[in-house]
Amino acid sequence: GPVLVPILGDQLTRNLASLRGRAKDDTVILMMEVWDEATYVKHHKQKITLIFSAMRHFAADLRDAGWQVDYIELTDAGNAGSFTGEVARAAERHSPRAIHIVEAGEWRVQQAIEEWPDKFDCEVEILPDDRFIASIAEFREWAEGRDTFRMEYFYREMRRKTGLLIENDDKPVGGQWNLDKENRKPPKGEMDAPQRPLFEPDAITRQVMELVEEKFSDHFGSLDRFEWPVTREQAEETAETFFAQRLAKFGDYQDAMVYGEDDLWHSMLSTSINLGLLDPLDLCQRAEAAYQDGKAPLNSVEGFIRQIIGWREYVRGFYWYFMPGLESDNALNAQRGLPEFYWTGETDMRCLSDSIRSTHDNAHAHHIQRLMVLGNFALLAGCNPREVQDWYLAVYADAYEWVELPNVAAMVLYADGGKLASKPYAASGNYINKMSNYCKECRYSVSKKTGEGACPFNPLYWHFMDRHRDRLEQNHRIGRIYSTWDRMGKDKQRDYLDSAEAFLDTLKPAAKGWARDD
Ligand code: FAD
Ligand code: DLZ
Ligand code: SF4
Repeated sequence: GPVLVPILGDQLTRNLASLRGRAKDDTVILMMEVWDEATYVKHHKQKITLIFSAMRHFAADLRDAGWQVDYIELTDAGNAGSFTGEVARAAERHSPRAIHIVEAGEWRVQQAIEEWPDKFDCEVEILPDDRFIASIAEFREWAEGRDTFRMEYFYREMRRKTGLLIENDDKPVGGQWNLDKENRKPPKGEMDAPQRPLFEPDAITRQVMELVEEKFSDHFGSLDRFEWPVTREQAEETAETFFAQRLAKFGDYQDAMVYGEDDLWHSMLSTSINLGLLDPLDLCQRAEAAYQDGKAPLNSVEGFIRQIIGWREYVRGFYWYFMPGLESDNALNAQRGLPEFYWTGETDMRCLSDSIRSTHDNAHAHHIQRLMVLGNFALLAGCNPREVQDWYLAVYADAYEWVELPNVAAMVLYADGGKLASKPYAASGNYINKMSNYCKECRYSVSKKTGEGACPFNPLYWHFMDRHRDRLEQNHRIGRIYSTWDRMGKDKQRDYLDSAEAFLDTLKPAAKGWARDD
């Protein structure tokens, strides 16, 4: 029989290791829409639409190129509902002599795949996913024997490995490895970033939208504005316009937030990169070329490259190094249920409601909203990591556990006890006020520290610092804050703690069933 090549929903490239060099007449490609994957968390409607539509477009593209594709739709009679079940059915149909699959992005799926050699009586070959710049083994080698892991050092290795922004003598272009300090301009006025291309749903997408409204009507999110690229060509167009129109200011405004403006100068490429529609290294090389051609400054280009060959690669390695433990880590013993407003958007905190609105309408929020608004609140309020993780995994169109979990558990919630981040990213309202225009029209006053009408981030910040004093006082990057706290005196401290507790008492935990069927 032929070789069976299952291609998972986030492996949508013809340059996949399992296809490279294969003869078309000796290969059956298998793609599967399965219930288990569509519901392991209750993904945002746009996320399911995006993945199914991109899968269907990719299958058509493969067929046009002469490949034989066996495509299983969600509602096909006999759909077994799982990858393993569908591969078993395909093995019956095609009697393959071998199965070649690229390793899965997610632990849960990879565990299932690793049972295939025992389950199926043909050869099963599991290939490394070489769309990443560092292999899982390479990260492991780098990490072994360290007890703290910092993105910075790993990133420098990746710069050397790829040669991106490296001079002949192995030094970084411009003399510094990392221009993070030049990525923090506050927004001025309305900003007016040029619009990215928005794609009207075509017939394939519309059909998927109907399916999603029918089968997943109780999932979070709206399909009213489904504008994501679903093909390589559309993703390419998004990348082109980013390089031509927005990369130049990306660096300055990476951490800025503006009410009602969802993209700003960000690339909006994560969904396409994660699906396989765009190649991360290729994008970085094009950003580097923009710098060399004088079209974008170094702080933008280094910043963009750092997010991709630094953070993106780093969190992926970190995930595989610390799974399965990372999923249940809870170093700060946070036990509060996730507030219901994460799902409904019903809160008077303007920074949160705007970030949740964008999440609901676009299945997207940009990095600093995810980190310093939504994440910071969950950290300060002491929300249970499992529920926070489920929320992020469900609501973002670019969310796969390998990238979501390290960002949420380790970067945002410090649930790993500081392996990834040198300190919790805790901040009071002051930070949000500096980096956004949210506060001016908020019902709360950012300059008011305690009592009625005070920005809740202010007392929550000190409540967090006070309740984790034992652990955080030792931390040389944050420990100094306690002398400020101690200088306040008992009355002021009591004010902060009482205000925080009064606010925490008003939080209504989410009703069951938003993120997982139970
Ligand atoms: P840009 O700002 O244009 O950045 C360029 C690219 O860099 C992104 O497309 C992405 O591929 C990469 N990148 C940037 N930051 C990170 C990061 N911290 N980790 C990994 N890659 C990064 N990104 C996801 O792809 N999926 C997720 O599920 C996800 N969850 C997150 C959860 C939290 C709590 C935080 C703080 C960040 C998360 N991120 C996640 C990272 C980041 O927020 C998104 O990649 C980014 O907002 C996507 O928009 P963009 O393409 O416009 O990014
Ligand atoms: C997220 C997702 C969803 C919603 N549905 C499917 C699907 O039906 N078929 C598929 O192949 N992949 C799907 N995915 C992506 C997978 O859950 C998973 O995230 C990746 O394959 C990485 O392991
Ligand atoms: Fe957010 Fe506080 Fe500013 Fe309101 S005042 S927008 S709650 S930071």
